Amino acid sequence: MSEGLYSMEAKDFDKTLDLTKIKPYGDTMNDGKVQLSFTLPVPCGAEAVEAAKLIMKKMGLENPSVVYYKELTPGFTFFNCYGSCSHTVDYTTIYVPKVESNVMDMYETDKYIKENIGRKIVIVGASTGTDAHTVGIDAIMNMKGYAGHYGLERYEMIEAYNLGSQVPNEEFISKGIELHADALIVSQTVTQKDIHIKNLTNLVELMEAEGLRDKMILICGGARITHELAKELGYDAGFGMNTYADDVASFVVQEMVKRNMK
Ligand code: B12
Repeated sequence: MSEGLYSMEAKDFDKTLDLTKIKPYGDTMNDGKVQLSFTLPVPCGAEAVEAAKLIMKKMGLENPSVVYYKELTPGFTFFNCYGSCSHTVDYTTIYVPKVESNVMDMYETDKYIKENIGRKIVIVGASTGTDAHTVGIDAIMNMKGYAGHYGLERYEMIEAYNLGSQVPNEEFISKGIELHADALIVSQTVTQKDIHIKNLTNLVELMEAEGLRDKMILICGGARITHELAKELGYDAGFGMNTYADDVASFVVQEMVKRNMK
């Protein structure tokens, strides 16, 4: 397949597509088709199926159809359904703040560090506070990496220290000082009762109190973290789903050069 075909967008081949009024695509443009599954707290049967269709209509789905249903336990029914979404959104007005850096792979980043910084850089990471989830921070830091992208430990020019999970903010900061960290990277997975906001805010406040905030690059990440939220909380960048070590390393090194951190 040619490069041109790969970069082709839907608007290039379907002239009925109006980006100011997009809706889900199933089989043909603008058919609005969506698949959804849910459970209702009612006994399995014809009335349950009818209730599922009525709920879908109230969700704005036309031609609702239940294609599979099953009793989960007495009094609860699970459904797989299809319908056509009647709503549209204006794609042309959407603006999402995101990390602006040129994403490089591991080899390019190592070369960039050698040429522009001239020494190994130190990145210290942890899942902090009460958060016990490690898979996210491991995906970014572990030697083997994630989804075909090597983690920070594999980089020749990065000294990466993964402190694991449930690391108190005080301990995280003192480890950062001891290891002469250029960047601290924090993972937050649990967001119940805004625990991530409280914990991330506490980290920034402690760093500010120690006069460290401007001396280190501070990054947070997790499935429910956005760059916008991270900036609001006083971080330099925030990374969400589908992040790889490449994204983080590229941002850190380019930011270090911008700030002349040699
Ligand atoms: C595995 C898992 C666990 C394991 C964790 C094991 C471990 N060693 O990590 C165990 C069983 C211990 C666990 C426990 C709990 N869990 Co849990 N868990 C999950 C699960 C199934 C997968 C998470 C995961 O590993 N994802 C895979 C990784 C690769 O994805 P990721 O974390 O998003 O990371 C990527 C990006 O976000 C980003 N990223 C992440 N961190 C960072 C950091 C930086 C610096 C950067 C740049 C990027 C980055 O890069 C990564 C790669 O792309 C999710 C549900 C789900 N399917 O997501 C629930 C889930 C996260 N858990 C949840 C909950 C509630 C809990 C518990 C509170 C349950 C309980 N009542 O006890 C406890 C928490 C205990 C605690 N103190 O933290 C909820 C969180 C809900 C919320 N919004 O807060 C979820 C969403 C399940 C749910 N739907 O309810 N859990």
